[in-house]
Order: sequence, then structure tokens, then C-alpha cells
Amino acid sequence: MEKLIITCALTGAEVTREHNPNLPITPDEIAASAYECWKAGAAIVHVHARNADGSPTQDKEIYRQIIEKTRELCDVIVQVSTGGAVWMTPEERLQPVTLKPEMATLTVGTVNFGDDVFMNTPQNIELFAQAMQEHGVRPEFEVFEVGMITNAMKLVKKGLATAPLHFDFVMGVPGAIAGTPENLMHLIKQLPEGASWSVAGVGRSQLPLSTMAILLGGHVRVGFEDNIYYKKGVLADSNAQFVERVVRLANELGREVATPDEARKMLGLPL
Ligand code: KMH
Ligand code: ZN
Repeated sequence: MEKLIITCALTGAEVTREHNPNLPITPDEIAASAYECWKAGAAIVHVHARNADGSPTQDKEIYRQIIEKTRELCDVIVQVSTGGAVWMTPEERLQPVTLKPEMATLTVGTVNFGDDVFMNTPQNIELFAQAMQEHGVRPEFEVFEVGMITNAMKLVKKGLATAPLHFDFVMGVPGAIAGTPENLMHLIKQLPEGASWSVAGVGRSQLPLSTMAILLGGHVRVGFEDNIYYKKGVLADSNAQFVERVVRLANELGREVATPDEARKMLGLPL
């Protein structure tokens, strides 16, 4: 089996310090958290920027600081968000792609997101894919519902995305696909030959779905963006704490963990 790529989604756009006081917010805090996760075994960090007051932003300069500060500390792959927050315009959301990060997320469809709608029209999905191609940024397709896999394959048919394809199943968002074992098996079955996948289980689905991914040859995303609790009723101390647990599980289950450079090779990123 391929080595396990662990991604840590450090901050997200929705979680606040009121939800968990250990959430990293400033570029220094986000870079420090990225470094701790890398030390613990993460190959990728998925990054959202925040303003000083904690509100989400796609400001290019804040992303630039996060990327530079992280680069000074370690060689973890920095994957920027183009999802941002639900109220942001597509142009706003695309800003960090112009910094030419190694990777960016690309959500391939519209979905209910709690009480909101996370809007990704067919036209904007193509616009985002085009921008990523122009800037040499590798997309990770974010899949919140099963039909989104078909939308990603439309990009491939149009020449807007190329293999190796990498998908992240975001499961358990209220309003989207539930984080159940049956749903994960169904998603995996829809993937094209040769594609890799990871799973980001939201809330209590994180631990069981991570374990399934380790066993099934997928990859794992953990972190405060998806889950603020280490276990029922106990807030997590840090992002690294989640990564450490996945590494322990992988060791127990006999799956080796990939370094950032090993992940780069698997994902088709230049070394
Ligand atoms: N904050 C969500 C609305 C991504 O980063 O690409 C979208 C999101 C996905 O977090
Ligand atoms: Zn995100």
C-alpha cells in the first residue's frame, strides 16, 4: 500500500476561539501550528487566512505571510483554500492562487453548508481550474456530495485538470453527505482509475473515517477546520494532537506515513 499522506486543516473559516481557544489565527500562529503538525507527521497543511480580529479573509498578503513563515520553518506542502467562507465572491476566493502555492483546494459543486449555501457554479469551477492551471497550482478536488466527482471529471475532459487526480471527501458537514462507512465506500467506488483520495470527517466522524482511510489505502485529513474535539466533550489542545493520533493509528495498523517529498511524488508536485 502507498504511504499515508496526512493533511492538517489548521484553521478553516468557521471555527472561532470561542469554539476552541487553541485555534491558530495570526500568520505566526498558523505557521507555528503547521510546523508542529509537520514534526508530528503531516505532509500537507490546508490553510485559511484570518484577519487580526479572527474573521476569515482571502487576502493575498496574509496568505503570503503564512506561506513565507511556514517555509522558513519546514518543507510541509502548503495547500491554500479557494473555498474561503460562504459569503465571499469567486474573485475574492481566488486571490491566494496568484501566489503560486504548491496546491489549492477546488470544490467541484454547490452544496448546502449548515444554514448557508456554499456556491460553486459550473462556470466558476472552470474559472478556478483555469486559474490553477495558469499559475501551476495542483488542485485537490473537494467533494461534499457524490455528484461532485462527475463535475471534476468534466474538468479533465475539457483539459482543465490532468492526472494524477487527487480528491478529498469532506464528510459530515450538516446539509451534505453524512460521514458514514457506507457513504465512504460508495464515494471510493465512483473514483476514476488511478485517482488518490483522502477523507476529512467532520466532528465525531473524523476518527472512524480516518481509521477506514488508513486501512483502505486512502489518505487522511484532520484538524480544527473539521473538528474541535479530541474526544467526546474534550476540546483538542492543538492541531498536532490530531496528527499524532493518526500517526499512532497508522503505526498500529502497519501503514507507513509519507514525508512531504514522498507526498509530492505521489501527487505529481515538483520536488
Ligand atoms: N469554508 C467552507 C465554506 C475549502 O477550503 O476549499 C469551504 C471550505 C473548502 O473550507
Ligand atoms: Zn478549507
